[in-house]
Amino acid sequence: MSIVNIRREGEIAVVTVDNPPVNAISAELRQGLSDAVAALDADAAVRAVVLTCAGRTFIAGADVREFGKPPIPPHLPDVVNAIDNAAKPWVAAIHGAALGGGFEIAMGCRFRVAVADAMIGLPEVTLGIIPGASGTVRTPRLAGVEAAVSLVTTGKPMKAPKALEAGLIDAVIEGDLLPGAIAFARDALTRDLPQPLSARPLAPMSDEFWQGARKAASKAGHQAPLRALDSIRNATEVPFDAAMQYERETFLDLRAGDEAAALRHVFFAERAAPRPAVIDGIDPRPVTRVGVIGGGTMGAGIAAACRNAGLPVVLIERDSDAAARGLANVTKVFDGARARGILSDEAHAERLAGLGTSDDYAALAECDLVIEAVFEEISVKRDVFAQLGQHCRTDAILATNTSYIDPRLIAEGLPHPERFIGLHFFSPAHIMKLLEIVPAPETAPEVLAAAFALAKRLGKMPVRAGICEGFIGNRILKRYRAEAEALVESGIAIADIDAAMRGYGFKMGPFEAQDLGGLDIAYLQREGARAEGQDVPETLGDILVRAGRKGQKTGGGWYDYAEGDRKPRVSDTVAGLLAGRIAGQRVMDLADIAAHLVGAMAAEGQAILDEGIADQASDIDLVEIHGYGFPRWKGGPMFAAGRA
Ligand code: T1G
Repeated sequence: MSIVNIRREGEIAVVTVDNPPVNAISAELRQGLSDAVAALDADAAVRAVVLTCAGRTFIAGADVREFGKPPIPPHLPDVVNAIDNAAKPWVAAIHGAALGGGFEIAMGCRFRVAVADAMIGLPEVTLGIIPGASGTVRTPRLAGVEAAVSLVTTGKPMKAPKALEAGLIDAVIEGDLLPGAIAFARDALTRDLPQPLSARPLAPMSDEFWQGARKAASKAGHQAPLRALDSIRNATEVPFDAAMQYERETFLDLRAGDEAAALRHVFFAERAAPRPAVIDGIDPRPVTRVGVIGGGTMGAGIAAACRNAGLPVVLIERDSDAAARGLANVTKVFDGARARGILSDEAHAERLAGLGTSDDYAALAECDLVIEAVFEEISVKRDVFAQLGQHCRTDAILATNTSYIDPRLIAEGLPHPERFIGLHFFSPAHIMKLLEIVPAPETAPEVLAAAFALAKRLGKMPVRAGICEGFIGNRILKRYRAEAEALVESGIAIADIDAAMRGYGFKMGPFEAQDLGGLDIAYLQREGARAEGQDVPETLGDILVRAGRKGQKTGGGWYDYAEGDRKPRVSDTVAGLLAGRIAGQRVMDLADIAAHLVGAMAAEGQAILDEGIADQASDIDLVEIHGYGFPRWKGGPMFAAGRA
């Protein structure tokens, strides 16, 4: 059995690709398709060809594992050309996803049909490259330049009905795909055939159009979307073959670069993290109803995330006023989504209908999972777990959302401790992708597996973390901030450090970010540790908070802010307050500042790894990317430090 098989349905040939799990394009697959074109062109009994795939999806694209290696002939652009110029028209029959090279092969076909839930897309920019087999050249010829720019520069896939509207496919098939595609092919033979895409002309666009598109594409922060745009523009200005050559050169150039290597690393890291070996073969405890304790920002966000995933939620607060405030907080999340057009009126009503609130823990009796998200104070949390121990089913999973407190202390004395686990969400919890999953020593494997299953259901990126102060993410954050302060003490301007990290790809530098979030939370935590007798040296942040500078909310923190303005301004007051701790003035190259701080993150990450707090370096990278704004195209601190 080969991975490309041909059979006949009368005058229609059916070519089936079978290369599990996702029909990724290997050298063998390219050769198989190339041979099929030649064989079917030579077969006088065949009038049209339907290209279909076995398994869960149409061809999902080039094999990402081959990207680091030299390309092996036949090259995909030549295969797509051969299909496009075949004497017999090919019809792509799409189910699952036709992505990247998979959609390029579909564009080589004279027609494309798909089932309604199929996805099509050119996600190459998300891998740091551009389409390498005519995506930037054929897409504008198929659906127009605007549609091509949107598809290629965002990398976002679209569902079949939208693709039909955009002119990217020819029909959505109701019912069974293959008979539908064969019927489509027979019908197409009764009419004039369209020209191959390579023969279609393309009109140039205005300069204004390209300027607007450039501005939009530059927002991604890395090169691939801009280089993809250049390639589409070039395709509107030069003949087909020259456009193909330009695309190929850009593709090969980017593929060999650092950003593509980083994005490939993240691609595989994201597929490894949700499946740690410890839960291999373990059935997760089922979760069908969730309780959330605490209706503040965090609890409300967690409740909203669960509702968005279709889970019924009971929100518990200490009294009826607080419960009403909790409900108002969750409602605000859904109101915001409705205002942005993400939720319809019906969906908004449905989200709220599935949310109950109460001040009575007895309302949790039916829950299989309860997540505590109350004030970060050990005695408050212990009280909550004492209540949960009394009111919840003995097999209900009980989770804490603590970000710093040792979960073992929170759960001390809890009956059936095997049901206890840490689930560290990031604020706002209905948006942020990261979920640190923190098992305690007693946590049962099926409870750990349930946490990973929950993450999948909520659309979160789960990372297992061991127990230490701050787990993975906040521990690295603390080190990052301390190193940034050390640079300030050595004489480097605060604004230079922020500019360096923005230049590296973060949306905000460490000091701007603290001004936005507030300096007081970390301060209170340090004060708490000092009150317990720990030796915590005074930080620069402590000096600012004691002077009333807690960030934007107090009109100033590391920077000054004008009334009603979020623009940070360098502060003479801060310079005065910190003067005694700063050793003169020093200038450091911005790239060196960034390298130094990323190096510090990686050093802390290495310690985390050595202590077994993280399972693999790539998990640490995911924590930074999904929880702390680390630029995805740099691959995370561990990856970046490994390349430095
Ligand atoms: N190459 C290699 N392996 C791949 C792969 C790929 N393109 N896609 C998936 N896998 C592996 C994955 O690692 C996992 O392996 C298994 O398949 C199942 O994946 C020339 C340059 C198709 C929507 O970016 O979006 O074409 O861990 O868990 O949830 O212009 O996979 O089991 O061993 O994700 O059902 C463009 C990426 C390439 C598609 C299915 N294509 N894949 O989702 O399964 S660039 C992509 C996906 C390109 C051309 C260019 C999804 C999926 P393992 P999974 P899923």
